[in-house]
Amino acid sequence: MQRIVLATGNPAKVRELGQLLKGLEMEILPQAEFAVPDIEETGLSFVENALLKARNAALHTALPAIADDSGLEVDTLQGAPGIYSSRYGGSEATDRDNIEKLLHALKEVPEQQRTARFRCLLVYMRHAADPCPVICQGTWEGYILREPRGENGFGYDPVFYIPALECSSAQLEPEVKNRISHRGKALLQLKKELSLM
Ligand code: ITT
Repeated sequence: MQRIVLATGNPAKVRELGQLLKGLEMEILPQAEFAVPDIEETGLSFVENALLKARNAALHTALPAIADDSGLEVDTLQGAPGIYSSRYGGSEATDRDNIEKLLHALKEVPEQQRTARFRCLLVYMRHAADPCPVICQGTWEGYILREPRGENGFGYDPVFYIPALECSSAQLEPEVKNRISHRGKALLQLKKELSLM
């Protein structure tokens, strides 16, 4: 069975990607199982950071790697926090700190101008020197709420409102989020590219 390392240190991403990859003829191993050292995300785009993370994990495990670089883009903030989503409230920021900073920044912004999207870049590298990695992406459109709602998910899920479902992303069951999310869409594409469907 093919072994693949999941190049993320975020347990919530491990959970979501693990669920989405279930049932395939491959063994998915989180990088924590190999003590892969964290790599600084010095890229200026999602794809650069995803490549850095995948290459780092492949290098330290000698296995093919899948990395996810993702974030929230808020239109009225010109796409911020974007690639800085996990550290928006500071290098040690918790999800709650990040949400607080976002809600503060949008305090005076009326409903119709609170549009936003999650973006996910997934990269698959066959080995650390792979000159042609597989790159897939997915987006998920919504609005930023005025206060958090729901307990599921992670990151900005409690303030990300999906009009069609009339609830926040944190109010969705994990299977539902995975079906429609930026990560779910990117992974579906990756499975097709790798002929795993
Ligand atoms: P790794 O780099 O180790 O994968 P990370 O959490 O630092 O973990 P990113 O640099 O890609 O990963 O930052 C992604 C951030 O974007 C994440 O921490 C959340 O704040 C936000 N985010 C991404 N996808 C999300 C989702 O599905 N729901 C809520 N917030 C999300």
